[in-house]
Amino acid sequence: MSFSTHFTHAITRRPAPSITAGLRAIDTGSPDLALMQSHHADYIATLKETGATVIELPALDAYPDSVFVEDTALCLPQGAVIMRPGAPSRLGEAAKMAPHLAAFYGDIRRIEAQDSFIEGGDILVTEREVLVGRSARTNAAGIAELTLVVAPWGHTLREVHTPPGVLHFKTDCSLLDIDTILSTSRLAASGCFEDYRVIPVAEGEEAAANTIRFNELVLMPAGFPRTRDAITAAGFTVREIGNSECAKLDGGMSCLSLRFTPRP
Ligand code: CIR
Repeated sequence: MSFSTHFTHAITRRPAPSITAGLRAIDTGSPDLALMQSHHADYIATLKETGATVIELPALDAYPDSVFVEDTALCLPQGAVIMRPGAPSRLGEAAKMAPHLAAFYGDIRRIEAQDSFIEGGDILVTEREVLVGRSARTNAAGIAELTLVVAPWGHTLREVHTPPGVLHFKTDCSLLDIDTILSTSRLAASGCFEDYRVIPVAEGEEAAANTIRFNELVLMPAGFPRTRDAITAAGFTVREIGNSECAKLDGGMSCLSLRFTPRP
């Protein structure tokens, strides 16, 4: 079973009422908490449908973006690494995640240097490497520190670039199986996926790029029929999840969970 696509566990956090103050690149309106909660419940039910155990953490109102748990940690088979988010309002979220991961992992590391910044949304783990996109949230020092942590665990880290104006590397791509990546054309054009099979996101459906392969399912945001049909035609089983409210905050499928298989 592939460690980059198959997981026994996921951690999620309920959206908080303060979500209306969440970070966003462009203001397209305030997210509706009740609708986001409903989408979030669908997301969790779909993860559970694959047989996984889902830990549902309580809302953290002090952190408006805390529903986007992916940015707080990197989970690998050998251990977990607590991130240092580059968004100042999100820095404290990482420490709040650490005890929950400690319940499952014997080896927890931390990105610690004051000048190191890195968010989980910029990290794509494949079976053969860990790709990290330099972005407005993830800097060279953070990538260098993570490289030193994961190398002894046998992981090769490759620095790539998150396209300008795109929040995270995984805003524009996702792993569908050990050799296949769903990517926007603007990201694939950088050549970073030359050794993979790329399924292109349909032009005009760039917001569909952030999906997750979770066990036998691919969870993708609803409303992108041409990309959905391309993924389905490639042989994957797709589940569409409403994402209109998270999208107002530049969030998608990957952001909403940490996916892992515990290693005591
Ligand atoms: C932020 O700007 O940090 C949040 N509003 C969205 C985070 C999305 N996370 C992700 O793509 N991994």
